[in-house]
Amino acid sequence: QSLNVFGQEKIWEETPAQKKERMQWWTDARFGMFIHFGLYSQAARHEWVMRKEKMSVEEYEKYFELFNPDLYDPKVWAKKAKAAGMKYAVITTKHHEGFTLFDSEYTDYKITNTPYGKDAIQEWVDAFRAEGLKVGFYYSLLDWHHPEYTIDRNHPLSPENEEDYAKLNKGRDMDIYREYLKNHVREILTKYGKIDLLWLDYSFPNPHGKFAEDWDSAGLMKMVRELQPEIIVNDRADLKEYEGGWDFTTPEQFTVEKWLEYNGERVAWETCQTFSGSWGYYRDEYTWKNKRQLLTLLIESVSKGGNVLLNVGPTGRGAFDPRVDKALAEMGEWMAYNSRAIYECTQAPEGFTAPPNTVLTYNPKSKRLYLHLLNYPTKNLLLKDFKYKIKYAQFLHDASEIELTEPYSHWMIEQEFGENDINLVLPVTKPDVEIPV
Ligand code: JFZ
Repeated sequence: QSLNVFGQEKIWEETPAQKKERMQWWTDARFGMFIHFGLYSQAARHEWVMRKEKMSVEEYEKYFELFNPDLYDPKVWAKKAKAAGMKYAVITTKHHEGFTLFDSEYTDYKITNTPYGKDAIQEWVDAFRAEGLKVGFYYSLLDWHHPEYTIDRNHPLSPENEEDYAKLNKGRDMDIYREYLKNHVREILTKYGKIDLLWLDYSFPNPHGKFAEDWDSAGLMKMVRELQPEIIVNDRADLKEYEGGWDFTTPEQFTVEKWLEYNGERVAWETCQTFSGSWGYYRDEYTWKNKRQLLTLLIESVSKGGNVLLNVGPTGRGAFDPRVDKALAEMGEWMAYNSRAIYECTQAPEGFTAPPNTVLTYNPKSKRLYLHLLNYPTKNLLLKDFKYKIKYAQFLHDASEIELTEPYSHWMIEQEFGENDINLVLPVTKPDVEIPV
């Protein structure tokens, strides 16, 4: 077994430069689409409905028997993702419910056995590739359908009483499930050509105290890397300690405070976010985020070196909800003018402090610094300590020059300015462009 300098097991041999190169498309992309689509899309009340309502496999069967997304056309989805400015997409090949959107040798609980009758994944990969988007697969380690899967505290059948786990799990053999999931991952990584990203979900402390061993995460990841050497993987298989066990971390449903670090080094990260709260289609959920919140999340994330994976839960007929269409179109309008401040961008170099109500992003290749005005200022905006670090200023939306002057001070009580402070003179009336500008 090969160990690295921290005494950690190595899953993958790679230099930091090789890793950077492998991940370059992803760090440049910054914005992707998450898609949660499955039997739960028909219940239309959360992708955890089986667990939330403690449905048995038999009760849940009705969704399997009815599944027929006749409006499913991933070409339309891919066009919408692209128009929104997204550069990659990740789809649930299997969520916790255990149902597969791909044809599989290892289960009957698959899309080809529903009224729909076809493999949805091949079409999806082709459609997204055709739009020039990178493709990723989400695969759930948890499985609420498989009879050998160990019942844990997040299972639809999990008992109130801790002692009852043993009783319920009698006869369930996790070794069999472990092989099953490995076979599934092998299938999705061999049948559909090159896959750019794998999003495994997820590990948590089980009552019986095992996590990574349940899935043989290390063995699984070795296989993944062998099958798809260029693939980028997330961090939810409990391989934090392993070198090569993960490529990026996945803070969920919140804006991170600063660039995330591990072992004292900055790590790649991607925050995943929903439009309305749940991941699967939820008809009666009315907690939708607005355009401003979503754009701010994207800008804030890029300004701290991160990506955003924004989730769509298509309906049971396989179409996007009109509220999703609207939000995607709004983001696309903004991206059409401002994506240069997103793609290839990252945190601003040391020494740049964002003025109040602004966020900075920076493109290290073009050496452009982008100042996002979350609130439009009243003509003058003081840039502290920018003077010799910038040569020229312009609006992004129309490339018009913005005047730079010495800072203004009050005539009576003089303000002290640093020698390197400079003032940006903006038009008083906010240009008629999308906000944030
Ligand atoms: C998981 C899923 O359970 C959920 O349905 C959805 O697919 C989401 C993207 O991922 O939810 C999680 C997983 C991990 C944590 C929280 C929610 N976590 O580590 O805090």
